[in-house]
Amino acid sequence: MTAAANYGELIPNNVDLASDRRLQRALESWHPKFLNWWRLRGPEYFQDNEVYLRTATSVDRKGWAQFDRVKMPDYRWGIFLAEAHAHKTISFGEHRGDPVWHDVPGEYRAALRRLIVTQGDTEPASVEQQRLLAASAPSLLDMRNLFQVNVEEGRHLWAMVYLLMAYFGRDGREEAEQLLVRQSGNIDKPRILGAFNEKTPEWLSFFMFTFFTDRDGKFQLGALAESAFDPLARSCQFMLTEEAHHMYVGESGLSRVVQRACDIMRDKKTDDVRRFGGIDLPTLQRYINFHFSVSEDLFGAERSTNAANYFTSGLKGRYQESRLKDDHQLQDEPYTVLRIENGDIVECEVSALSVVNERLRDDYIADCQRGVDRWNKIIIACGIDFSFSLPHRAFNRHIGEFADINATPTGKIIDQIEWEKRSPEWLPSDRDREYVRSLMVQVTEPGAFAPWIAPPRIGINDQPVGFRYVCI
Ligand code: BYC
Repeated sequence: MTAAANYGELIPNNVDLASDRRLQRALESWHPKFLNWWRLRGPEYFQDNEVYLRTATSVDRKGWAQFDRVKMPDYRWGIFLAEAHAHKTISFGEHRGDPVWHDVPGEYRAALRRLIVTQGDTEPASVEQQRLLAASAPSLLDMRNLFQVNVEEGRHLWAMVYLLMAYFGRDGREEAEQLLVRQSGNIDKPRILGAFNEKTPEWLSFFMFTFFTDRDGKFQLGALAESAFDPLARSCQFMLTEEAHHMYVGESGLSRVVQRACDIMRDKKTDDVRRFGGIDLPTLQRYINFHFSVSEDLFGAERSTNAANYFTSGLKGRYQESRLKDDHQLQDEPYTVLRIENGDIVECEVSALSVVNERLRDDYIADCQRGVDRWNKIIIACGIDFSFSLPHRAFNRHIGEFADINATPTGKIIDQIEWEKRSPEWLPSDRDREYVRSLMVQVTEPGAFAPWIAPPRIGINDQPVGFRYVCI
């Protein structure tokens, strides 16, 4: 396995596709369907304009990205797996210590297919959710970042389709077709996971999505990158490098929104940020509450036999499994989780194996908190007395232990009447959403930015902030 990507073929790859004519033909027949989907359900605008995009050239650490002006439909979507390691062994579960699998064991076929399909389904879903955003991009630089995220999600779809077609025969080919048939928000054929049927109607939601929901991707891909099924592990390993950029787009985008709000508060000596065209901090907190809670649901139920089985059989590990210091089988390991007992939320100790999803959610929450801390530093640096916080994990949940109760952002259980009365304080109201939407105007002058967001400090790939990132 070489690190370099072969761009000499119709489908760029580092999996020696040329040596497998059957697979090559299957992928080549899916290719025009993908392009058709991209044209119809991908970005609605600027498909024929050149965009300053990066493309993977090699999967090693040093030189994987090459920047160039490309029209999106000409982007070289391809199949890249992280480098293989000889003598790699399974790092967890009942097969721990055995050599990793280069094929799918019959007994795990259905479970692996399901995991790959669920992962694959999120990728085109997010492109569909974001398809109208270019019409209100706050700058060319931001528009380019959106398109970069979109083409990379398209590549992640290719990564999962490759696995389905290479390892799951006819079933896999059918699943690959369905990935282009289900549609975000479609009542009859919705995407599989809840958050991927929500709307991303404006840029604040886009930044929140790339911060909170792409971060679920980081942890899920991190857990799948540990898989005993090596082609899945290596696909996810490489996808993680792209995912990092998506979260950066979210974190830096939100930092700039916070910066703008704080600049207004400081310079105009007011809390009335809206009067000056910014997004006020309490509104940002309500958006955080919404996007964080919806993304928490993506980890599944706390107690999950699915997750325990995935773990025991070596299909899906914990985040950075190999770095953890325990028996990697969780036979007698305890783990503390929250549950509802007699109407209260209490801590209790359970078997770690039964709550693998919750452990991943814990890792996720800690990572989200680090981002929130960084935004709070911006507020402190401006001398403003306000701080963001993540809501309690029981807040606004629709999956798992807390799905049937209502809780405040501080974790107090309340009844339905109080929830209905008070939830507009905690979640974006129609008025908030209307206000945020009213700010969204397209800015296409190179180096200019919409007034609700501060410019970034640096451009992309050492280009100036005022570079023409999209040739309009
Ligand atoms: N919505 O034992 P349970 C990304 C279902 S994001 C709807 O709780 P399990 C990206 C579940 O399917 C990363 N249904 O859950 C980000 C099951 O159904 P059945 C995506 C849900 O199976 C931004 C039932 O409830 N990757 O990459 O342990 C942009 C009980 O299941 C939901 C993955 O998720 C939900 N939220 O875990 C682009 C990795 N949650 O069996 C991309 C692959 C649960 O009763 N997926 N259910 O019919 C998995 O590992 C697991 O499927 C889940 C659920 C973690 C999602």
